Amino acid sequence: MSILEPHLKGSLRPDFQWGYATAAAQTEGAWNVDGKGESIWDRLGHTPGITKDLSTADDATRAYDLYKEDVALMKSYGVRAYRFSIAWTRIVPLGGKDDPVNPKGIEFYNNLINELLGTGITPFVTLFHWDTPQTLEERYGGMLNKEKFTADFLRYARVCFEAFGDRVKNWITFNEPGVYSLAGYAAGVHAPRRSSNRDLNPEGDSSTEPFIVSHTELVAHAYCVKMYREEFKPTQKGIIMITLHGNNSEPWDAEDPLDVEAAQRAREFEIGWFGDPVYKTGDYPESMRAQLGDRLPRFTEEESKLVLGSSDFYGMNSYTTFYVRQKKTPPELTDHLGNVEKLDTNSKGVSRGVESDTYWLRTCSWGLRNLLNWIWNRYQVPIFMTENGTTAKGEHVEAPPPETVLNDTHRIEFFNGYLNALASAVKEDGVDIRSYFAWTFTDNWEWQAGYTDRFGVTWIDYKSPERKRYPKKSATVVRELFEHLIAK
Ligand code: GBH
Repeated sequence: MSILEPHLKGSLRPDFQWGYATAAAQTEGAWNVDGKGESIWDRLGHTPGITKDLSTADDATRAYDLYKEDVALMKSYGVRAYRFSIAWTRIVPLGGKDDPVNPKGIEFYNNLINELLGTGITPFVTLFHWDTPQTLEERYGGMLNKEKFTADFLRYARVCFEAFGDRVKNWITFNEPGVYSLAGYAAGVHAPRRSSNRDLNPEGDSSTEPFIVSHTELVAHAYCVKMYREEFKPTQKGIIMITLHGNNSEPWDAEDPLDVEAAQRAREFEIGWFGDPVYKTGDYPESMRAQLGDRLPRFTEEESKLVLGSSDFYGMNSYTTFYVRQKKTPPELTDHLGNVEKLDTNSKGVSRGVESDTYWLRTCSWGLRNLLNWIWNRYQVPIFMTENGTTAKGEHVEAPPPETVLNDTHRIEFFNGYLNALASAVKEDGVDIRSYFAWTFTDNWEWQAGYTDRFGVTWIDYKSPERKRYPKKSATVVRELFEHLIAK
């Protein structure tokens, strides 16, 4: 059941945008259909023994074929907006600036966009949600080569603005640059699977590459926004931003100044890494420079000027909270967290929240409110929440799923807590929040975890050829919450 707090009624602005977020590589399928090129995630999926359930995203949820049904289902969920990503390799199959554009790719997204607009749903479009063209990885190491990558990305972005910008007015350049670089180049578990861990990856350097790659993302983002603002915005009049991932960090021992500092530093390493250059100083946080020295790239003067102010709004993805504790030993070369330990309980034994079906994710709604305040106070930029959601235990059953699965109490409690926390941040703390996209519309391919994590408000029968969709109760609850929280 939805928890409708009387005092929060109408606390969100009348034009608040809400809906669901997805990513191309996790949903579309049709990985090599109609001229699509190979992405680094296609390559990872096809490498034997890598994904948790040995699955590929070759078909995923078949969103490529079923987009009309999906738009209709979303409409029935009452959404106002839909955030999806474009697969670069559908638009430019080989990825490069001089490589041919694929008309079938353009046609697909035109159809999707027109279907959404025809149904009264506003598209929010992400240009890059981790699916780098495999060819660019092979030609020059992908994002390890800032100059080449930026030029290729700009050309791809230009094609998208030209083709879709007459109808798409909300653009996101990069999704979670930090997760792309840390999971792909530090942990080495995401594509392109590089790290210092030789048991896992034949190549890579976790002490340098994540920072190089993130630098490339920031610079490519900034040049992309410059191009949009100069060449497209005057006529198309859209907004453009970057979406940063950030979980919340709280001190393990709130009385210990070292842990209080550690929590602040953890937020700077995770969020300030991108947030400070873009919204605050045009440079990385001092705490990062102090620990990382020359392993952290330096912005040229031109880059710094371009990066600062390069996002119209603060795009925010957040899922959970960790307790963090100052480590007693000096930072290791492969540390990316600010020399802290991440813990599930604090010094008093209090848990960070109820467990989900995903090891890192627990429900902690007060943590979201704290983090919204921290971001708002640090950057003073209106926030578009672009992802938030959870898995729930017990959803791995045979079709048809029983009532107990479709009545997804854990997810319902998560959304009740988080949405009321978000509305409280707006109403009681004065944080300016403009959108909320729940992750995610349907269960999907959770990257290297395959189909083992079900984040959807729609349950999918992966064994049926049509990937039959079953609405979960949470879809109704989210709608009721927004009908209550948004001012008429
Ligand atoms: C989002 O990333 C993605 O944008 C989306 O594609 C994805 O499906 C969704 O979340 C759900 O995972 O070091 O133990 O804390 C969120 C990414 C995943 C980033 C877990 C941090 C590290 C685990 N987060 N990850 S841990």
